[in-house]
This record gives sequence, structure tokens and C-alpha cells, in this order.
Amino acid sequence: MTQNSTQASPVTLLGLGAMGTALARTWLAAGYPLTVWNRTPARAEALAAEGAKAADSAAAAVAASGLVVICLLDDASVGTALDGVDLAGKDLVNLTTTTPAQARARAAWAEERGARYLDGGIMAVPPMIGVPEAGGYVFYSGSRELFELHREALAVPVGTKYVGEDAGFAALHDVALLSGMYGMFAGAAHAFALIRREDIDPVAFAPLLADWLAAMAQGVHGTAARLKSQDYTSGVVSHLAMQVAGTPTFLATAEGQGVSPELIRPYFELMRRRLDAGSGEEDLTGVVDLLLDRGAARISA
Ligand code: FVH
Repeated sequence: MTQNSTQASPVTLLGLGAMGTALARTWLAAGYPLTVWNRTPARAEALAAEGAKAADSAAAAVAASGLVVICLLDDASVGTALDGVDLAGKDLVNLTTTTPAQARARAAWAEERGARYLDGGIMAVPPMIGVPEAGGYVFYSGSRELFELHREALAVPVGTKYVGEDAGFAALHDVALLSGMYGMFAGAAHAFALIRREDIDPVAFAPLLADWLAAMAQGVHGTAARLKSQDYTSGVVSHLAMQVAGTPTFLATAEGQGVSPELIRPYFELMRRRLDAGSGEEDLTGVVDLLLDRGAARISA
């Protein structure tokens, strides 16, 4: 946030939902001339009172700035909002959550219309925007030249991490991290269910769970090293054979507590399959390959 209004280049922002509004406020606070557009115009009123220029149409908003940031609901809404809009010579930065394939297709779509394209995946929730100490950031992928050109403006709301020329990589990193998060939440839901009917205070239990998950999360570095070296047995502390031997205890405990095993059983089944293939001296890394094998079988089926 070092620029002032005499130095900062104009920015256009399409989309004033919870995230778009949070982004907009940071550019205004940093002195960027900001044009905004939203499908429902009333959502632009507060920002207009704070100094933004509210455009009557997406086309007018796009025409107002060289840099056009898009933060809409999904890929379909991007296509709808920009249908028929002249994008020639514009730099589009699309922060809308999409699949990697949609991001790549949108990059090609933008190029066909004479625009340069950068895709983004936001790793933050609205209260983290404009709060550097909250640790949020956006993954960017696509043209590195474009990223470097607009890096300063893009760094105003939240941190930036460039992850490659492939326009789909920002979305892939975004979805990969969020998928890991949902796996963690699934484990936490099972853990809370186990204690739910007992005289155990969930508020007292929560820091135990959070600290344990944080400590175990460090295991991803070992997994990554094994995937890279393709040696799944070096430096293994907790062997798969031992871990699989323990799974009946987890399932019996779930049954005893009246808890459905539906969240943890599929993972245990993958562990068992890897063990049955003769990988008892590995840790859990081989499960990654089982997922790929099964995915490939489904794709070719
Ligand atoms: N909010 C969050 O916690 C997450 C954090 C991580 C990143 N996501 C993604 O950010 C995109 C925008 O999310 P949002 O929080 O701003 O979402 P909403 O508040 O629901 O606002 C949606 C905006 O999209 C507009 N819109 C929807 N459909 C259309 C359409 N067909 N044509 C034009 N605009 C459309 C909507 O307009 P309106 O309803 O006010 O008229 C809002 O501006 C999103 O990809 C998240 O996954 C947020």
C-alpha cells in the first residue's frame, strides 16, 4: 500500500460480492482510481460514497481501466458478465474460483479477444483482505510478464504467490489446498462425534485436536520428499503394517460410540489395499498412487 493517487494506475473491479467489496476497499484506501461494476447496482452505492466510480455496465467498467480484476461467483457468471464486451488490449485478472480446465479455457477465450490473462485463486476469506498479518494470499498463474507488470497493484489487498505459466495452476493449487482442508475437517468431524455423547467439553477438547492436527500436518513434508524420490520406505517411522493393524481399534471405537465410520473407512480401505500389495514397510505415501490408479481406471473406463 505504498502508492498514492498520483502514481497508481486505474483498476476496474467486476463483482461486488463479499470478496469483491473487501478487495475494492483496499484499492480505494491505497489511493487507486477504482471503477466498479456489479450486476445488482445497489451493491456499488457504498463504494461510490467511498470514492469508487460506479459504472453502468460491465462494458463501461472494462473501458475505464487497462487492468480489469474479476471476482464473480463462478466461471459461468464471468462468461455472462463479459459477453459481447470489447476486451481488446485489456489485462484481465480473474480471481473467480474455477476448475483448472475452466481457467485454461478462459485464458484462451481472453486471448482470442485480444486481452492478456492472469488467473487467481484466493486463499483468504473476506475479513483477511487488507489485513497482512492474517496471512492470506492469492495464487496467480498465466503470463509471468503480466503478473510482474501488475504485481504492486495485486499485492494491495493480500499477498501474492505466482505458481507458473499454465493458467490452470492457480486454480489447481487453490483446489488442492482446499481439498486437503476438507480432509482435515472430515477427520475433525469424526473426532468430535466420538466425544459428542460423553462428558467431555468440546471447547476443552478443541485445542488438543488443533495442536495434534498441526503437529501431524508436518508429515506432508515427508510425503512430498518420498513422492519426489520415489523411495517410500526410507526414514519411515510409523509403518503401514502397524497402522493397518490399528484400524480395527478405530472402527470398533466408532461403533462403540455410536458413530458412523463413513468418513474414515474409505481411507482405511486404501491403506489395507496398499498393504495387501506388499507395501507394509512404507508409510501412507502409497495411498497417493492408489488414488491416481483408480482415477486413471475411471477415466479409461
Ligand atoms: N467469500 C469467501 O469466503 C470465498 C473465499 C475464497 C474465494 N471465494 C471466491 O471468490 C469469488 C467471489 O466470492 P464472493 O464471496 O464475493 O461471492 P458472493 O458474495 O456470493 O458474490 C458473488 C458475485 O458474483 C455476482 N454474480 C453472480 N452471478 C452472476 C451473473 N450471472 N452475472 C454477473 N454477476 C454475477 C454477484 O452479483 P449480484 O448477485 O450482487 O448481482 C456478486 O457480485 C467466488 O468465486 C468464490 O468462490 C470467496
